[in-house]
Amino acid sequence: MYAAKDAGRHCARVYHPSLDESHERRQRLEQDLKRAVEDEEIYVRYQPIVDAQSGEVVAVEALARWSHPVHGDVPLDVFIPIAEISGLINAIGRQVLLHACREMRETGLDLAVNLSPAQFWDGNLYDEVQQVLERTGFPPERLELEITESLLLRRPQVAAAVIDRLRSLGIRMALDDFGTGFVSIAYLQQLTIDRLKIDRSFLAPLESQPDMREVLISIVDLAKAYHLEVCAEGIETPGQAQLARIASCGRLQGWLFGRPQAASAFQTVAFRA
Ligand code: G
Ligand code: MN
Repeated sequence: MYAAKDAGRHCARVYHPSLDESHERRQRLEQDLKRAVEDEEIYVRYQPIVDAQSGEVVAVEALARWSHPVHGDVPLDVFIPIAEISGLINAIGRQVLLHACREMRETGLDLAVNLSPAQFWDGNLYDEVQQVLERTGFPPERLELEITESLLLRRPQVAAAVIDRLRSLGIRMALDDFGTGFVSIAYLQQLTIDRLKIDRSFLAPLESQPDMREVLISIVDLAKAYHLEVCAEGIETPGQAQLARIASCGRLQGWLFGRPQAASAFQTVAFRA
């Protein structure tokens, strides 16, 4: 049943003994994760985001990390699904937001934080974000919450209302991994968002497939038509960065500019600024 649920529901999976093993392993990880949340073993790394023109670091994206006392670092794509299924994602999301606002306040940088679908649909989200802003003194206009397209599919109108309410706090909203989901362009008209983050699958082939340059330019033009700012994700080479600049992406993010790093790596930016 769990294997079928994991595969996206509405399907069947044939039983195999190895499924028990992975189920048990997952239950153990789930227990560990619960303890990790209580003990605050979850910490945050920050990936730099640069202004496409100046090349200066202007923002960071907060990314959750889990350092397990025995297994070491648990990859995000392993622990986030467990957190989502077990409901721990809300507590983790709260911790990440709180830590990130605290750690980034003095840097002067914009801060992007990912919202999971479970968090987005949780009725307490607005109050929680408001409380974090109050507690940390983080300026709302520097905070951007990232949501993914998939979350809009089910109840687009309700989603639009949730987004509007969050934006009334003075924060910004971004659509993450743009272009990978099934969202129709029409949604962009219904939503009040501030930024599109173009998925790295559009950036990776830029050098090898010249046609993709036109595709990227078209996506940026579309964003402009909706008055949205653009961040290109997953930039790994100088060539990709150059082509993203030519396409008028405003901000660039990717390993070329930096891997996720500890907060302390960004302190110096504040002193220079
Ligand atoms: O879904 P979202 O865009 O929030 O995912 C961010 C993830 O992308 C992080 O796990 C981060 O490590 C990864 N990532 C960031 N930059 C790059 C990159 O240049 N190349 C690749 N392959 N992955 C990246
Ligand atoms: Mn993101």
